[in-house]
Amino acid sequence: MLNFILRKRQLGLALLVSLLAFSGSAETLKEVAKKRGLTDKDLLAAAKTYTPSGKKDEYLVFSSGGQAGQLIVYGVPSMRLLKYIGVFTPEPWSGYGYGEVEGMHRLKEGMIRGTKITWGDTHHPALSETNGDYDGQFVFINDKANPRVAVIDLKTFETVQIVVNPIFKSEHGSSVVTPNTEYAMEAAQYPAPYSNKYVALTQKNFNEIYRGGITYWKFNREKGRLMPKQSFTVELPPYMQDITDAGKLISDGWSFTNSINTERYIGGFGNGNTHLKHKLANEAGMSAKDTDYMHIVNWRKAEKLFKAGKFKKINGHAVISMKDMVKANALFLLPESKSPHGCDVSPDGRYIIVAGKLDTHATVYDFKKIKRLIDKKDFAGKDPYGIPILDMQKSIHKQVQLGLGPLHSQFDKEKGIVYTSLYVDSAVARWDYLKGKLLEKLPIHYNIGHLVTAEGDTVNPDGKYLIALNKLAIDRFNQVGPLHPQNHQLIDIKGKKPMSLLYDMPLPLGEPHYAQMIKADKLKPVIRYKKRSFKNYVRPGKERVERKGNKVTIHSTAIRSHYSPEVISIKKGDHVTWHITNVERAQDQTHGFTVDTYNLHASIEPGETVTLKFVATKSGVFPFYCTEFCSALHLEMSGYLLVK
Ligand code: CUK
Ligand code: CUA
Repeated sequence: MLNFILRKRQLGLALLVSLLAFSGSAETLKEVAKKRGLTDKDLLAAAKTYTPSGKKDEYLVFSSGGQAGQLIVYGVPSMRLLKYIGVFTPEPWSGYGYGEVEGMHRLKEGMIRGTKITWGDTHHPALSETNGDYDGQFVFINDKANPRVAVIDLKTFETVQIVVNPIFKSEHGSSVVTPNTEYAMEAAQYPAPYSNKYVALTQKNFNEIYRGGITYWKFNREKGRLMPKQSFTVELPPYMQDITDAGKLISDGWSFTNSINTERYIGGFGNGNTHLKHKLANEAGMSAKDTDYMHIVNWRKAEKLFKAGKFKKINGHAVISMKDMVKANALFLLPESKSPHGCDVSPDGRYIIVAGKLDTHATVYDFKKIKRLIDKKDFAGKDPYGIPILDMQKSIHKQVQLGLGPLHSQFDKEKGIVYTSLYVDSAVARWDYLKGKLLEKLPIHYNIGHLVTAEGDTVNPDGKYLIALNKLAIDRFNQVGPLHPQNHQLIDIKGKKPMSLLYDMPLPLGEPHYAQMIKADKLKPVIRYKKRSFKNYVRPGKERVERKGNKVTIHSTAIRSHYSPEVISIKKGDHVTWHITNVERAQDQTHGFTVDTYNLHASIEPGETVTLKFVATKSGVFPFYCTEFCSALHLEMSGYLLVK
C-alpha cells in the first residue's frame, strides 16, 4: 500500500516536472514576435500564408523561368516551390534532355538550322482554356530568343512538344491562347527577312523585305499537340510586334498585338555609323513618334483565308499576305501612346487596356467602338502597307493617369477593377477601368514587370491574390553576390480592403516575365503511368540483352532495390539502346538511372519506361546505379556496364 502511494507520488512529481519543463520551453506567440521584431501586421501576413505540414495550396502558379528556359510551379498562398519543368533547357533531375528518353527527346525537336539549343528566354506561359476559363489540361510557353513554342501536358507536368517558328528570327507576344485553345499565338518581335538568307540592313530592305507577323499555331486537344501543317502566319509590317492578347466573348475571333518602333528605325550605332551621337541610338530613334500601332487581327477570317488556300509557303510554312488580309477586312491598325507594352483584354472581352511604358496613362479601348468603326469602314488613314488605321480618339473609352511606367494589367473578380504594374514607380495601381478612376497604389520592391492575379486572364477572375513579379530585389534578401534572386511578392487583394503585402519569395532561376495562377483543384495530374502504356515496356522476367551486329538493345526493369540485368557486357563502338521500365506501382517510388561518365541520366517514375541511346565510345568498367534514394537498400541498386 505504502509502496503504491509512493509510486503514485513519484508519478505525479514526474508529471509536474515535465509540465514545468514544457511550459518553460514553449514560447508564446507574443514572445516569438517580440524576439523576432514582428509586428501585428507581420503576424497577420504569416497567418494568411503559413501552410502547415500536409496542407495544400489553393492555387498553383505557372511562372516562366526566364533565361533558365524552364517553367516554375509554386503554390499560393504558401509560395512553396513545387517543380521546375524542363522545357528548352536540360533538367537533370527529371532526366529531361539526357540521352534519348521516351517522349523526352524534345531538345532535338527544338533544334534550329542544325544548332542544338540548350536554353530559352521564356516569357509568357499560357494555360489552355475552355470557354475562356483555364481548364488545367496544358500549358504553353514561348522562347523569345529562339522563336519556339512548347507544350507541357499537365497530366504529367512534362514538356511534350517544341515547335520552331519556320520564318521568324525572334518573337515575344507569345504564348497566348484563344478562348477554346483553337490556337496558341506567337507574335514576332525584331523584324527580319522570312527567308534564312542574308539581306543587307538598309532602310529600303528593311521596309520591303524585313517583316513582322503573328503565327497562329493550331492546337489539337485530343493529340495534345500543335499541328504545324494546320498553322499559319499573318504577315505584318516590320514594326516590332510586342505583347499580344486574344479577344474573348464579344471580341472572340480577334487578337490584339502592340508594337514599338513603327518608325521603322534601323539603328544609328554600328552599321558603320559609329560617329553618330547617342541620341540616334535605338531607344531614341524607336520612340520618335508620339504613337505606335496596335495590330487588330480577325483570326477567324485569317483562318478562312488559310483554309481557302490564300497563302504562300515560305520555308514550308503558310503565310497570308497583308494585302489579302486587308482585302478580306481582317487587319487593322490602331494608334497607341508611344512604345506601349501591356495589352490586356477585360474578362468580358469588351475593353483592351494598353499601358504605355513612356506614358503615365493607361488607355482603355472599347471593342464595341472599334468594331463599329471597322463595320462602317470609318478609317483615319492607311499605313505605308495599305493597312487601314482607325481613329484613336473614336476608339477610346477612357484614359487614366496611373503613374510612371505602366506595363501590364490583370483583372479582379469585381467588375471594372484592374491592377496595373508601374515599373518606374515600383508600385501596383488598383483602378476602375469602367469609371476611369485610380483607386489605390501599393508600393512594392522594386521595379515590377508583370503581375498576376488568381485566374486573372480568364472570363472569371478570382482576384484574391496578386503577385508582383519584380525585376530587382536589391536589399530584400541575404546578399549572395552581385547577381540577386528575383522577387515574387504576394499581395492580398481580397475584398474592398486596402491591398497588403504578404510575402517575399526569392526565385533563383532566371528572370520570370509572366505567370498564370490557376485553382489547384482544376489540375488532375497522374500519380503513376498506366502499365504497358509505353511501347518499349519491359515485362518483369523478360529482361534481356539483344545484339544485332553492333546494335545492342538492353531491356531492363527497375524495382526496389535492383535493376535486372545487373551486369552487362558490350563492346566498344556498340550502339546502345537501353529501355528501362520502373515496375513499381507505389506513389512517389521513382528510380533514377545513370551510367557513370557517359553523361546519361534518367528519372523513371512508377510505371514509366525510359529509353536511353548512346554509343559506347569508351571502353572500361562503368558502374550504373539508381540516383534516387528509393529504399534502405538504395545504394545496392546498381550494376556494371563492362565495355570491352
Ligand atoms: S514582357 Cu517582360 S516585363 Cu516579355 Cu511580357 Cu513585360
Ligand atoms: Cu532505386 Cu535508389
